[in-house]
Amino acid sequence: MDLFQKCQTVLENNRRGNFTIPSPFLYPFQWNWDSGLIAIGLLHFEPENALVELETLFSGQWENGFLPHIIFHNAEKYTTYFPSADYWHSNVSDFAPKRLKTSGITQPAVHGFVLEYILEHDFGKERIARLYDQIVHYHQYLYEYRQHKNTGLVAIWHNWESGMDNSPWWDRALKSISPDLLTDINLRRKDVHEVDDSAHTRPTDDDYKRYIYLVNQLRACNYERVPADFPFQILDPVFNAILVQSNKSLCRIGEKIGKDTSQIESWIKRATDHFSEIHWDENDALFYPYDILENRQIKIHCAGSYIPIFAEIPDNAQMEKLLSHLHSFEDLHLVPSCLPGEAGFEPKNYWRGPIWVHMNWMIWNGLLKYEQYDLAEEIRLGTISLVEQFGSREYFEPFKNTTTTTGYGGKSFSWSSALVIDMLQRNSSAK
Ligand code: 9WN
Repeated sequence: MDLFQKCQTVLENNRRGNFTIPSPFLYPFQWNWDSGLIAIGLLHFEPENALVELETLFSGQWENGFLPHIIFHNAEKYTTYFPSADYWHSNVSDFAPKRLKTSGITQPAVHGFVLEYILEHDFGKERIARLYDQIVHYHQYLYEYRQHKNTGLVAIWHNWESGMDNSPWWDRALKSISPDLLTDINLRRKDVHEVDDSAHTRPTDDDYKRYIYLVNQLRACNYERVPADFPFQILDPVFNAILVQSNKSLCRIGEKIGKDTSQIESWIKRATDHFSEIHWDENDALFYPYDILENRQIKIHCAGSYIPIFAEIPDNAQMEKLLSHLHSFEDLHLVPSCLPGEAGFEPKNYWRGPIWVHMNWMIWNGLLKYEQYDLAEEIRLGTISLVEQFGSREYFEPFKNTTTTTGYGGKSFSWSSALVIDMLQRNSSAK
């Protein structure tokens, strides 16, 4: 079986009717940004299911436009995930769907740019237009509830909303929460039983206590608005760059299907006008998150520092500096979720060092837009080779030339498979 077929088999096995789970046992429901990115892989062998994947995800959209990070289809049947549907208790909000259980936080807004890929295939205008409206409604929610001071940049209220759960970027904000608030976390956690060597590859119990504390606080606000002193309010350059990129796609789609795109254009303008002022640090020549409560940037060098390339946000001078960083990592597979030497770096631990396929996929695509074909190709081939050697794992150790380098976390992972399929089908010059 070649790599394409192996990855296709992973996706087929992870299919649960009209959606795809990220990985068996560890993540047995539908995840938000996973599904968007999985659709990109599905387009290469069963395009109809790519559209169905997004349609099913949006069946969990709330009436106020909010799009949850987990849709708990068949919640009763699968008990291998904590926090469960009942823990989230989404019906504390009147906006939540009555028939489906969901979480009460969101994830990066990949759906707009995914829909542009879907549009390359010949689906009826009606289905595309319906999804388009749903995506715009989700973005309206983000600007209405999450926008920071009319900057066009939106805040996340939980580290899980970034999708980069235990990134050192969130350490300082999370440290402000005492872990003593929940004592029985080790009895409740399921993830640690689903992966090997969880002590070194998954967040700690103290981390989890803080994650759950934030869930409890958000649930107490009915998952609507947070008080001014809410401990986690961060502008994430990854979340915001992805939103800009999706808005750019929505404008192009809107023109094709006859929609008024003026509101979307104004979102893009506002965000691009303020992006560098909030997220760029000229000294370090990197994009960083911004902690609203502390009124300052979080200066840790992570893969996320490069995701604005995907939305064509850096100007030429910024891009040159970003490229000189990317060219300097000799002993590393590109691009580690956190760079060695940074506070909080751990080579095997989840978002604290390992390589993630979907982050590389976004950086690869961004480099192509800036015509950086050689570096793009290095990232494409390097990513494919990690999956070829170690399988469709959730994440991979970043050091080259060690005998211990391998993959970690979930096995038979959907988005790793889907995006490797996309990388196999396109080289780095033909865009
Ligand atoms: C919480 C499903 C998800 C990804 C995230 C990744 C991980 C969940 C968890 O798995 O997060 O959402 O329980 O650890 O960090 O990016 O969407 O693959």
